[in-house]
Amino acid sequence: MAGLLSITEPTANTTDTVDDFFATPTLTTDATDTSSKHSREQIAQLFDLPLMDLLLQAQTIHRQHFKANEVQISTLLSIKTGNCPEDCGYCAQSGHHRDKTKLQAEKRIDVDKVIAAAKRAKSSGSSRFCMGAAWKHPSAKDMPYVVELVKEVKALGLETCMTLGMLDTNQATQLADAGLDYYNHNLDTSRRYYEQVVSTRSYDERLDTITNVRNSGMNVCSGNIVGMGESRDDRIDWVHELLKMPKAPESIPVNLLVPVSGTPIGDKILAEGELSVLEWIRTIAVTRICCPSSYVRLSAGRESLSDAEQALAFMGGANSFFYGDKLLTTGNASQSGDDRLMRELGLTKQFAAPRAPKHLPVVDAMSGHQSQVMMAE
Ligand code: SAM
Ligand code: DTB
Ligand code: SF4
Repeated sequence: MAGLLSITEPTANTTDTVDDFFATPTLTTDATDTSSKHSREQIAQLFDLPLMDLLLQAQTIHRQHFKANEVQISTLLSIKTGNCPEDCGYCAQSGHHRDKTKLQAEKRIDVDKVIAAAKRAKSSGSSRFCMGAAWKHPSAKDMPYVVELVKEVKALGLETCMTLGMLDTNQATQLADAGLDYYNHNLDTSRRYYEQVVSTRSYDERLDTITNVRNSGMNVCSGNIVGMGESRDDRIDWVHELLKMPKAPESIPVNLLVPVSGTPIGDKILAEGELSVLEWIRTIAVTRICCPSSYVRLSAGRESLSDAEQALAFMGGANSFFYGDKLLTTGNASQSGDDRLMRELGLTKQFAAPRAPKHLPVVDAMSGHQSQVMMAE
């Protein structure tokens, strides 16, 4: 048997060694490319594996690329909530569903409130602070505000992440220059199923934003939602979309749908029943195998999961999660519960490693004049 490409063959009654089975994949050819370039068929074969084979393979690959038992922890804050012009069918914040969700909208929150929340996140042990806004895209007058947030949060020694909707090249450059470490923009699902989920923002517009983020030099964070009524074929296609990118996202949140009552998709799933959690765990494991050097994050949906289900997700190669009692508008697993779970699983927290901003302020000691220097890449 030839390593990972033969994974669907039965291993019992063969003379293959364990080393053959877990041979390092030879599919990656380009040093700048962090994905494995599995074909669509190979991704489908991974999804079909017996669960224990899939988890063992994912954990083995995880340990070839990351320190075992170490997890990266992020805290989320909604900096502008609700009344969003987009119609994402799963989202509590869409203005299109507000009559039914009754979500309390909130305008942009003050910089000092964001800094106070970031300080709390840091003291509780998060290494990254993620700020989300319910916008189609930031407006010109929002840019100085978000740039200031990046600089202030970085000054605390935290990594920064933002998710503000679509970005053009100029906006991506402004955020990169301010030192933003990650920009989150999800594909959410396959190109095919996407039509059933969102009508106001196209799949190609999402890919364009991801390209603008990539070209700006920031790290790309891009994930999905599992359990919206999509098929396994859609989950396979979503993984395949990641592998079609010139470089896989550095961070991949695998959200499990939080079915929000009053949203079209939330209501459908509440009526028809939720997907098995094991399928979400499978998606995590396949993502880990196909994007071996990306952080794979347990994102929305953890509040409803047992310790054992989360342990299986970590076994499948997840190495990041959101910390804190709230996500953006919905609840999250409690922080005290997460601390206990990490102790019981023997997981340790990764320290922050923020990027230097491209332009560092330099103050002349004599004149007090402030200028900017460019950092080498
Ligand atoms: N407004 C920005 C945007 O969508 O570009 C950023 C915020 S949006 C809430 C970020 C991501 O959260 C979405 O792309 C989606 O993947 C995830 N999300 C939102 N509502 C969710 C829900 N009910 N369950 C699971 N994930 C959800
Ligand atoms: C992501 O993929 N998941 C996070 C983050 N990116 C911004 C957001 C989850 C939101 C869950 C629903 C809510 O709390 O409103
Ligand atoms: Fe708006 Fe983002 Fe929610 Fe879509 S997912 S409705 S863009 S906040």
